[in-house]
Amino acid sequence: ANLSRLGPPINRDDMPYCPKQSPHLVGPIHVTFPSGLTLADVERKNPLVVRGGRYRPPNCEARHRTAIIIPHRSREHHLKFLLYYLHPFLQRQQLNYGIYIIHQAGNYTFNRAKLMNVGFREAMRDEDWDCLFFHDVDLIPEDDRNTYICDAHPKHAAIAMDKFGYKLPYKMYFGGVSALSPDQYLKMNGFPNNYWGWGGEDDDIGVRVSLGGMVISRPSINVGRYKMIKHKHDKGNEVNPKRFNMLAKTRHTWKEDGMNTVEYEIISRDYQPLYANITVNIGTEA
Ligand code: UDH
Ligand code: NGS
Repeated sequence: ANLSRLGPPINRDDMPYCPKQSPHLVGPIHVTFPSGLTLADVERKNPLVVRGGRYRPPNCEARHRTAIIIPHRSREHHLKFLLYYLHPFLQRQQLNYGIYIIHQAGNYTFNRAKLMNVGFREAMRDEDWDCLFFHDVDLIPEDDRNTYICDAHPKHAAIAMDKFGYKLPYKMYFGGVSALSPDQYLKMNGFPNNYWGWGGEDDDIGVRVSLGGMVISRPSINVGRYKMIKHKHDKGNEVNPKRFNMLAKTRHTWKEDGMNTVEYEIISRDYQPLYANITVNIGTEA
């Protein structure tokens, strides 16, 4: 029945579950970067998205609750394009979802993995998410059959990126976009907090998957496709010279460095129309 056309208000308790396979998927998406696009345009195109970048399918009860966690600093231009594609993409998948931007305050060296730990804890305060997608701001998914739900094992979703010729660059690559359930995340003690600057943290996370007794799950190479928005190295995210030494020690450090030791100070939490914006002071290198 089309509940929205009947007079009385919708009682969500009576709503049927969404079908196992969404009827709204279109498959491959042609990704371009329209000039002049504004966040107001993105809002207009997504009238069912509510404050904090939250959405639930209007006519059925979602089978999955997914939070998208995006580490961020001074990439507003990329964020706008990601939101432009991601909101409709997630709606076509009939998910109950929320988008979180975890914004690193200050100018100190960037720390992608620590921001993910912050995102995990802060998102779980809001809602009992059953899946968290850890998502670089510059990666646009190119096929909506790449479903943003969790698997039985931690999932590496960005397996076919344009910059690597739509192939995995190396077997253990775990960068770009990954998805873990709260249980999986805690089983590997989350992500490392000590990788300041560019490189290695994603490899560390990949190693943690197996240290936590799990294996890497991946979507099919035909659907795990992403276009990267081209950019240069950011100021404040210089290559981390310690990354190889740190990686060599992950098996000894993972239990003492991760979700159980993450320290930070929330500076603000504001619920924008298209995303929740969490600004955090994550400190500096010890
Ligand atoms: N990020 C920011 N701000 C920064 C640095 C990183 O928001 O200043 C976030 C953002 O979500 C980004 C992610 O962290 O997608 C990963 O950082 P990155 O995009 O710098 O890493 P990537 O490996 O690129 O994608 C590195 C620079 C490549 C330049 C190569 C030129 N040939
Ligand atoms: C590896 C890095 C990863 C990085 C990957 C792809 O060498 O962090 O390259 O980089 N590992 C180390 O440095 C130990 S990319 O081509 O995207 O610049 O994600």
